[in-house]
Amino acid sequence: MKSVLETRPELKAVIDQIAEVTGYLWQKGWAERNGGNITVNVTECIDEEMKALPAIAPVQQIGMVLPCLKGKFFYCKGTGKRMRDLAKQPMQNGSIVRICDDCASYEIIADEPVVPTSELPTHLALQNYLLETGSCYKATLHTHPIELVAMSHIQRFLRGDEMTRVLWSMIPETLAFAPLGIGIVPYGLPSSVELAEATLEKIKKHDVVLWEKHGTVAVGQDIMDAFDQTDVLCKAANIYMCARSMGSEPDGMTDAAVKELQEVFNLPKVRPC
Ligand code: 2HA
Ligand code: ZN
Repeated sequence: MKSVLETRPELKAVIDQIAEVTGYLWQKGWAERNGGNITVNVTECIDEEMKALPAIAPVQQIGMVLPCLKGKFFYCKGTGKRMRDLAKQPMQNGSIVRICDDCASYEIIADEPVVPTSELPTHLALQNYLLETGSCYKATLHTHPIELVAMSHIQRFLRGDEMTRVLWSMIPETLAFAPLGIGIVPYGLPSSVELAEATLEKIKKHDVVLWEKHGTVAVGQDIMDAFDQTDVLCKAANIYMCARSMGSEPDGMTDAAVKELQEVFNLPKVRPC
């Protein structure tokens, strides 16, 4: 079967990058079985011929009304699909969907009728927010990074910005590349609209959101950027756990050293675009 990617190098480049990142997710052990999901806004890569493509599966409800998504196109990982399979065959393990004019439903247009991710409400609520605020960000990533999920089992890290403070203090790069830190969402039912709403509130002020005892949600200019955001924070969590496994609580950089970094490098306190 002919793929829509065959004659569209710009769209293919975006999908190739998604496939590259899903390989990393599997290699890192963050994507057991069908764990994690991805959406990327590909509207800019959709030409008139593709816009006219008919739906290849019945219209489905999103479960939310998202006014900024009208007529937009997204690549979505398929529900039940494996990241490691997607790395090899992105158009068999994900699909391109168009949001209908009611802003509450979507239809699949290519290449195959692969039903999108179970966490679609969260992904699309975030995409709606990004468009609403004129952001240049196009990608959302949910994954299960081991060390960050492990830390979310410890009550101390779930209070206020304690997790961000500890992660920033592990290595200067964490603060430099995740200057908004990590926001905590208390445990919620996977795939629920409530989880989506809580995530949306937290992503407004943080680089990455941590779902207690489940995983992370990150946004990025592209999927590599969303991956890097998660990776930087997970690296800090890994350093924390390595130090703990040597027998003591790590010192961490001092609050003064963290403040100095913020000032000298003039680190942003809001998402730059
Ligand atoms: O897609 O990770 O949270 C499987 C999940 C659901
Ligand atoms: Zn999950």
